Amino acid sequence: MRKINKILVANRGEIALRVMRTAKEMGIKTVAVYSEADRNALHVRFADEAVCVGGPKSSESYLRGDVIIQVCKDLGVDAIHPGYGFLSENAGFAKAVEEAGIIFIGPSPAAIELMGSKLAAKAAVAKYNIPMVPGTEEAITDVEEAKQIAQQVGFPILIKASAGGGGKGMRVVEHVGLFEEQMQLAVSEATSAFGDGSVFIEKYIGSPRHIEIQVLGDTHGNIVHLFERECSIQRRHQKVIEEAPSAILTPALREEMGRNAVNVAKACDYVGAGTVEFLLDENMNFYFLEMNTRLQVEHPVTEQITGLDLVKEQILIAEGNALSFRQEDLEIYGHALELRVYAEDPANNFLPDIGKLETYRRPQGLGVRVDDGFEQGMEIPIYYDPMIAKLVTFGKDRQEAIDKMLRAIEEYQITGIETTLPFGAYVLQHEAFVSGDFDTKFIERHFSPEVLERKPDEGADEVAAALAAMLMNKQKPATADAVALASENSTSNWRRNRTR
Ligand code: MV4
Repeated sequence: MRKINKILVANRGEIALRVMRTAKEMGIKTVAVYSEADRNALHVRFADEAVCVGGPKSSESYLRGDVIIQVCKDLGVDAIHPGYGFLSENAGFAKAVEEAGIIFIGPSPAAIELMGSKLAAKAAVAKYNIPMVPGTEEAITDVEEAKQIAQQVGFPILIKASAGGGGKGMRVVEHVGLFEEQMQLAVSEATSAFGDGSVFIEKYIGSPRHIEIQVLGDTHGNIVHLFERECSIQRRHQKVIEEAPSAILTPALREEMGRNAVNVAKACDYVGAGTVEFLLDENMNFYFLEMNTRLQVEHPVTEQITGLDLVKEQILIAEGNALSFRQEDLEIYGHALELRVYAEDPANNFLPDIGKLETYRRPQGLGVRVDDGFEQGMEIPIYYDPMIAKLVTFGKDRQEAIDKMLRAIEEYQITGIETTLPFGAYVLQHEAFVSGDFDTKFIERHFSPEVLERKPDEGADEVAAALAAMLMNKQKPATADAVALASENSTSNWRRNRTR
């Protein structure tokens, strides 16, 4: 047991505020770190103390683990909360924090490292008989051998990078004739992106649903699950709408997936809050994919349906407390939805629409929660993820949560930039979403800009795709130069807003 008196939050935006709010409630002092682009940010004002750690680019500030650890030493910080993104799944950083005598609010460096390798993760969980997609258990190196395995598994197959995750470094191969070329591309891509060219094969599940289970483990060997979140509404591996519970899990399947998730956590001696990702196929078979060793963006929907504060649980666990509840004490209450509100124009290929929040009024009322990091008059910085807010609604059942979300979207007033709010309204009213009959191909199948009844700008598509790819990569900051260059060549709202 070691009481935490002061926490440094190594993050920015809504999640930094989210963590500090709970710390304050627990009587814990808070330290913010910030970049030169975030001098006026809300997390800086909210904290008891704040330290500028470097330039606007993440690599110069929020990713400077060494500088952040020095701030902890200077200010007598007991523990670091990494939030999500940035340093949250960096085993080397977690280790350096520990070695400096500071508590890392998260799992052990060993667990982070193990789950960071998809192949090592699969090998580690194998002894618990966790269902996995048919494929190779080891990295494939020999093309001919790999081809044979692919044929046994049956096409289409997926080639995945072991060091990848979250959809990075995946390639679908439709038939054997394309295999060799795709494998070579996958290996060289993985080598340059992750410094590790290990790839493996899985049977390709065509239209899966994405179901993930929240787990909590303490330092006394207790592990529980907090049920599932469904995150099937995604666009290019970026989640857009999440909910808890899933519209399609039966109590029996929930129990079975929960039990398997707990076993995955056991396999790596997991401590803290973690998420076990599964794919669910059209026959309701589930397969373990990977484990995320951080607090996730969408954790609020789990908080709403369980009544637990996940950050509080993380802190209590980090102090060495045993969990104060058992699996059988946990129950699902009602239904929660989360819509990620991005500064992106859905009518214009989701082009990041950075600029100033001329009007910014949050929706309110029973069952509405807004986790954000902005106020009216603020600029959305170009250096980081363009998420403005997470709009969360909670109702007695799914329909009530949907009704509240539609009302909240209507009440939300944002001008000066385009947002994904109208896109959210479209999805939430779509028959496939309302009935629960959807999967990860929803947007591909049911969305085109025309459905929002606005004409997309002409010629901006290629730039938009490049910009979106660049900006959506949360770990790697976009440079101001690149954004400026891209905007030169397009008639985007980003540009038009500048002259408004
Ligand atoms: C798959 C798959 C189909 N078959 N694996 C994407 C994110 C990463 N965690 C794994 N992903 C997938 N793995 C097999 N064997 C399809 C996806 C996938 C996906 C998964 C969850 C949510 C959205 C997705 C969108 C496209 C592909």
